This record gives sequence, C-alpha cells and structure tokens, in this order.
Amino acid sequence: MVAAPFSALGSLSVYDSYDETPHIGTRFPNKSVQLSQLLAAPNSDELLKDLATLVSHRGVVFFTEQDISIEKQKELGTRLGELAGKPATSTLHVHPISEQTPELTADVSVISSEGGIARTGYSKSARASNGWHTDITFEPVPSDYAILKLHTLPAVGGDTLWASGYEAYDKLSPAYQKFLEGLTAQHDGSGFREFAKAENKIINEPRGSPENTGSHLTAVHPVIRTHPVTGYKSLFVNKGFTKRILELTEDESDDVLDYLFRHVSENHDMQVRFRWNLNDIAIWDNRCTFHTATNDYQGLRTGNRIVSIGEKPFFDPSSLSRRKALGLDEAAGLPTDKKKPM
Ligand SMILES: O=C(O)CCC(=O)C(=O)O
Ligand SMILES: [Fe+2]
Repeated sequence: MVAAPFSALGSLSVYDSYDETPHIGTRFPNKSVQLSQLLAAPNSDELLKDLATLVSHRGVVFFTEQDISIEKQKELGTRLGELAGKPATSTLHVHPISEQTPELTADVSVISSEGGIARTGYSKSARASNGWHTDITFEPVPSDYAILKLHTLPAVGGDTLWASGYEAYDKLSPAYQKFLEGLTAQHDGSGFREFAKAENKIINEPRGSPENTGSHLTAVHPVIRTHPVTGYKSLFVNKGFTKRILELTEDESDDVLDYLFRHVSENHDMQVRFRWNLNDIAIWDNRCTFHTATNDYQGLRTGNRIVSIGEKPFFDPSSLSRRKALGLDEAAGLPTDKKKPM
C-alpha cells in the first residue's frame, strides 16, 4: 500500500493550492483567497494556526494579489507567531536601522530598490548568490515568520528565491550532519552597524524582545537547530550574517562556512524562485529557510515587510530530520515505498 503524501494544509485544504517544488514553497493561486478574510473569519484562530504550521513545513507560502493593509499585515505576523506558541515577550521586530515615518511605524521595514535595509552593502558587480541570508540572525532572539508584500514592481525581474534549511541538512552525509550537530556559530549584523555609524544614526532598541538590545548586533546560535513547530532539524548558518563557527579554528570555520553557503546557493533542488505580481504576499519561516532578492531589473521595486520575533534557537539531539520524519527516500526525494528498482 502506498501511504498518502503528507499534507500540512489542515483547515486550509478547502482552498486551491499547490506545491511549487517537492521541498519548499506552496502557492494559493486564486485571488479569491484573501488573507484579510482569513483574519476576519469566525474560525480565524484555526485558519491562522494552520497557516503558521503550513509555512513552517513548506518554508514559504505565496498568496496572490492581496488587499491586506499594513495594519492587518502586522496583525497577521503577530497572530501567526502567537498561535504557533512563541514566548509572550516576543513581538514584531524593530529593525536596528529602520526609520519611523508618519505613515509607517518602526516595526515595518520598507523594502526598496532605492535604498534602506534591502540595499545596505549592495554591490552591482558582486555575485548574485552573495545575497543569500536569513533575516536578523544577529539577534539573540531571532525571527519566526516574515511577511512581504510588494506594491511597486518593475515590468520584469526582481524575483525572490528561497531555499530550505531542512533539505540543506538532509542533503548532507550522515557523517557531516553529525559533525555539525552541537556546534555553535557567531552571527553579526556588522553591515547595519557600519551603515548606522556612517549615517550617524542611532541603532533602535529593544527590537521585538527584551533580549534584543544594545548596538553590538551579535549573537551565538546552534549550527543545526530543531524547529519548534515541526520538530525537524534545519541548517542555521547563512551567508549574510554568520561569521564564525566557534568550536573550529578560524581557517577551519572559513572553509566549513564557505562549503555550507555554497551548499545552499548551488543546490537549486532545495530552492524555489518566485516571480511577483503586484500585491502578492510571501510568508516565510526564518527558522528553516534562506532567501535572496534578484537585482536584475530597472526601475522601482518597493514593498513593506514585517518580521516577527520567535524564540531562542535550540538543538534537540533526539529530533528527527524532515526526510526521516516524512519517510522520504534519502537519495531520490521519493517516499521509500515508491522507490523504483534500478
Ligand atoms: O526584496 C526581496 O525580494 C527580499 C528582501 C529581503 O531580504 C526581505 O524582505 O527580507
Ligand atoms: Fe531578507
């Protein structure tokens, strides 16, 4: 007997959706599915809890042409994390260099082709793959979910890519997995620190948790973390912010990190690429994914992002990897009972 494939949709299974790739990304293609309506539904707690679970399993979930206001986007970010069980002290992140404007509060980041947090340190001549990161891992209590809505787009270009931290772990050999488990790494938001210094700006604090304070913007996290919602192991080092594996010599750390960053950027079988329509929304889980924008376009590209704060990352040695938990074949990404004889 062939087991039914695992589905994390729960109460959201009444809406049309499809997986973008086997390992990451699910899309709700119909604009009749509006996040504003899920928020207002009588069973909104059930729907939003299931949405949080879905995002945690699939890494990133896409919604088409959304009418949601920035206030409701903030409410959604807050409720997803709360329903998924984050600590009561965790709220929306205030970015260290985001500015409060008359229209937007400090817990909203403007993602703009013209500057700001999405463009600090951006160099046109650099490799596109240099942009891979996970949001704000320099915080002692980093993010659970992030929600981005783009309201101004170029005619073509500006796609965003996400990669799965679960699959990044699962694709490593058992020996390499074991080597990484239990190691810890230093994360550093030096780009933002330097930007603030050069522009004579004050670093905002506290930033969504009583533990996210100060202007050092550094934190130590496990290299492999256990996801608190799914229980799966995920690779948790990223090119944007991870500087050093503390238990290794500097040279060893540089080589291992370089290998792991390339592991994420060069394995397109653990990635999904999203081409935006106006007012589409992406919701991703910063505990188990990496992402990067594509700077290949002309003209304006702008939107609003909220990042919510989750919990302190931890590693539970008894947790399972995603492939083990789902019974996926180690080599071919197929359920074991579907494996064809060679
Ligand atoms: O502009 C994008 O596509 C993504 C920017 C980004 O890294 C973010 O919103 O966290
Ligand atoms: Fe980001």
